Amino acid sequence: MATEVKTTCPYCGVGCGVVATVGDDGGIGVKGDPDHPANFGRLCSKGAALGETLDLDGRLLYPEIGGQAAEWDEALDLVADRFSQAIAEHGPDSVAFYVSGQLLTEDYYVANKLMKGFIGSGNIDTNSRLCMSSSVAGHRRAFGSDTVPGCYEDLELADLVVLTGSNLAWCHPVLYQRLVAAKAARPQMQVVVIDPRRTMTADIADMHLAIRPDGDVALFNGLFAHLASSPAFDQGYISPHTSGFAEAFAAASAFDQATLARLTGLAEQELAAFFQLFESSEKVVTCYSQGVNQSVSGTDKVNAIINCHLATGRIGRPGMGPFSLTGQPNAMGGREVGGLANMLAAHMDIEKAGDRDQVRRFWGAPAIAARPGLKAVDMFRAVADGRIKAIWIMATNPVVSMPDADAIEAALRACPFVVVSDVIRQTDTTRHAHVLLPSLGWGEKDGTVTNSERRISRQRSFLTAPGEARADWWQLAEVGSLMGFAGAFAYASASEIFAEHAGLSGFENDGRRDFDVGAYAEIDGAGYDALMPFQWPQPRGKASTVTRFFADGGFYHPDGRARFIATTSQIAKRVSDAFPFTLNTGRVRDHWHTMTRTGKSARLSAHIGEPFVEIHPRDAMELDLSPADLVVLESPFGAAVVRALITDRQARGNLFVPMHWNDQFAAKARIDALVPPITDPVSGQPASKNVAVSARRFAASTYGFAVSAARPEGLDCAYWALAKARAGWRLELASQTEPDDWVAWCRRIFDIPVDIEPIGYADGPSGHRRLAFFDGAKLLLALYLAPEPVAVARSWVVEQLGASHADLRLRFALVAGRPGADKPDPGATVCSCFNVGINQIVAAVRGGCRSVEAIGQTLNAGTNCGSCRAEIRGIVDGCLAAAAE
Ligand SMILES: Nc1nc2c(c(=O)[nH]1)N[C@H]1C(S)=C(S)[C@@H](COP(=O)(O)OP(=O)(O)OC[C@H]3O[C@@H](n4cnc5c(=O)[nH]c(N)nc54)[C@H](O)[C@@H]3O)O[C@H]1N2
Ligand SMILES: Nc1nc2c(c(=O)[nH]1)N[C@H]1C(S)=C(S)[C@@H](COP(=O)(O)OP(=O)(O)OC[C@H]3O[C@@H](n4cnc5c(=O)[nH]c(N)nc54)[C@H](O)[C@@H]3O)O[C@H]1N2
Ligand code: SF4
Ligand SMILES: [Mo]
Repeated sequence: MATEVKTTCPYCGVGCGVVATVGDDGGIGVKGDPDHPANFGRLCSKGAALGETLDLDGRLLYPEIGGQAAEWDEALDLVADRFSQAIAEHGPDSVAFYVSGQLLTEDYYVANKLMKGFIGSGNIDTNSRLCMSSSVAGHRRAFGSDTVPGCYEDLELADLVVLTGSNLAWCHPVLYQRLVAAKAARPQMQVVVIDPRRTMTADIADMHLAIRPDGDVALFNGLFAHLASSPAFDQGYISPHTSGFAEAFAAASAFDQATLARLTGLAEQELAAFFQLFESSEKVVTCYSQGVNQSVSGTDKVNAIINCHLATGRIGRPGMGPFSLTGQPNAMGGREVGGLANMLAAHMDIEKAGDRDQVRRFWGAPAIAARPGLKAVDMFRAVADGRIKAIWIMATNPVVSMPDADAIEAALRACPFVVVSDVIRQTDTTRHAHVLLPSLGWGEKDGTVTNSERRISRQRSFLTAPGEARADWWQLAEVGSLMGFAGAFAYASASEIFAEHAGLSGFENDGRRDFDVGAYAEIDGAGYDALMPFQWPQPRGKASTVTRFFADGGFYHPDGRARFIATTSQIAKRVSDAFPFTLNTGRVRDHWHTMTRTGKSARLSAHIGEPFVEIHPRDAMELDLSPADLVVLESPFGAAVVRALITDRQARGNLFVPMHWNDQFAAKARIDALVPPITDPVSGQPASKNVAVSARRFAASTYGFAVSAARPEGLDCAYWALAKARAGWRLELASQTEPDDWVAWCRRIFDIPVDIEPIGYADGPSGHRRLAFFDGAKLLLALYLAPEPVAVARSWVVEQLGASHADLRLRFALVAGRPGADKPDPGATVCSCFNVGINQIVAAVRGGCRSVEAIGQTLNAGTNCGSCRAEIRGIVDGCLAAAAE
């Protein structure tokens, strides 16, 4: 009998409930939990493919010291010794932890307690610095606490949903599906998308405002000034519950309409239409994510948005409020335990003596940190210049994800002692570790996460721990004990840690702090096992039904009032003659961050298999770029080579490159190597979305496409990009110099035995060459080379990896790169759930399907997770428009 375990998806901050089943044969099934209030049974493509990412291929299974397998005792002793030694010689600020919003709350709590309470330094920061810190700073400035006032239901209840700097369709797909369903049920609901690009999210938009990069403060200032002289202005809310209106209003009214139009890049009519819509829609939710946070004006953007909601009193009531969409599964939990260098546990303030004293007493801590620690960018600067002698990196991959990533790599290379806890053996960061610690991954570990709407859910284990892997909290607690703090770190289980965390949240709270889950301070193992998803606050002794904050004021500044913030950020001019393009970076639908997990799934790798740059057709023309050409991007900090994706979804002068590709999957596509370490002055969050770069065509003499059964090793072409396929790997490559002998090159890179002879052909005039190697009926490798980007039926070729090639005709069809007439090429995957390609969808439209629904009925595409529906609509509309021309 298969056992069912209820757990939570480890990807985005929507925090969907998952039911995992492990069959008698060890097979793992994953489906949406119909009872979970975040998703009511839905999952997106990433959640649905979780089962494909749990194999042990590439897993880190044993501790390692200096690249050699080691015992836990040895490794932990070494970590404790080296940290203690640095502290003894250079003081507590000579060590640091760099952790992650992908830790569970319990892991995070222990990390923060050890660093801030016992080592006595503030030097623990987290990848949330790159993610949510502008939202945290904006909330704290406005509300006096880091409180998300609303909940998901507000998106369904609103008459107007504004999505700014959010590609909800790809980054929070299940929440997007809820919005789509609500709009379908109530078509009068309006959706406005504010994004320099026309993303898939814009598919449901009634209005898409293609804002100039970083034009948001000007836009929301303009809106605020407009609202202040409109009937929507709510003096009845402002007078009793807020302060600072006059200064904020003065700052917001600085510009006339023409200046606003210039600063936002929007037409005056667009501005007027948006302002009017916002004014007349009482039930309005403004959702924002990284287009807002990741900016030099990120905190001001957040406050400019909040100002508009405070001015209209539209906050904390059903269907109303500013809503920060959190990225990582436990971005919120990390904030609750105070994982940021400038926070203290349980939403307390490290800069307040009273708060420090409270936490110190609760922990029985010897040496609570007296001041904030270094924020991520500054922390790695301190690693680089030798102030930090030992760093422990846990559940994050900074050599890929931090700005000025090459400098991060150099800093780690120079650091005397680097510890990395990860689930994957080989990442761009683990290669610099002196000590590698194997962590439990999703499905193995136990704990809690908090989603964007303050809902705490359990992640439960349903797999046995592989190899010697251990929980992150256990690793931290062991080191804490070895450093001499045994009493404070004697945890036997995650539930004990959760209970302590809950206790601290309620400790001397009395409603003065928003974060209070004191009701769970006495939870035991059984209670923790059975814990159902719940929203905070849940104070001790009174069952709380609070789902929203601030409808009636009650802010957490000492006077109980919210603050309007005068937002004055101007747009810094970044581009120059030498670096004329604005590079924007972000996400694609089916990959997660640095791809250590989604890169394992053939299904998820089929949607977009290569790093790319979106570029406007006219910019492409000026650079002499044809579709599928390669492009070199450069900034003063670094360079990348990626595929050109020419599209008018992109504005002129702007480029977009995904953040995902790393050195394991591409030759040179760590895009953060180009991003300068420029940060928001309030939050310290890097400005990852507005980078000045140059672009030029990469002049390759040879392009190649290959499928292979084995993973290639030691690739030496100037460009390559590797993706997992169902029965092997797919590879794109290009080079400016040729190997002397391609057959010998194939043998070396793909480990082809010498006794296997290739079949192939070379066409002199066109320069096209093909090579295929078979071991009996099994295809080992097919390589297609051409002087221009290779045109073969890629999806079909990829499918041939698992097929039998006993039939010689099939071998020759493969070398030709063309399926027979009876086997059409499905084309690039659009729907990953049912593996439906673009050519199949186009054929179905030609066959009479006129809508996304009709495509679903014919091909099943788009009928499971729904993440691809926007793309399908684009294809259907494109075909119908082409047919009408
Ligand atoms: N598929 C997938 N989903 C994910 C993740 C993932 O890796 N993959 N990661 C998760 C995490 S940690 C996060 S933080 C979230 C991020 O979720 P999002 O913030 O939605 O994703 P991004 O693609 O980073 O950026 C969102 C949009 O901001 C736009 N933008 C850029 N500059 C500006 C600007 O100046 N103003 C405005 N208004 N918009 C701008 C970009 O064009 C982009 O479309 O996604 C989460 N979900
Ligand atoms: N240019 C640019 N850069 C960006 C962004 C952007 O939009 N543009 N976005 C930023 C944002 S919002 C974010 S959140 C970051 C994300 O950036 P990262 O946090 O660096 O990305 P991940 O790939 O999620 O890294 C997680 C690491 O933890 C490992 N891991 C997975 N599970 C566990 C576990 O249970 N325990 C341990 N110890 N390890 C585990 C994974 O194998 C992986 O190596 O990137 C930031 N960087
Ligand atoms: S929307 Fe997708 S990635 Fe996000 S939690 Fe739900 S299933 Fe996971
Ligand atoms: Mo994030």
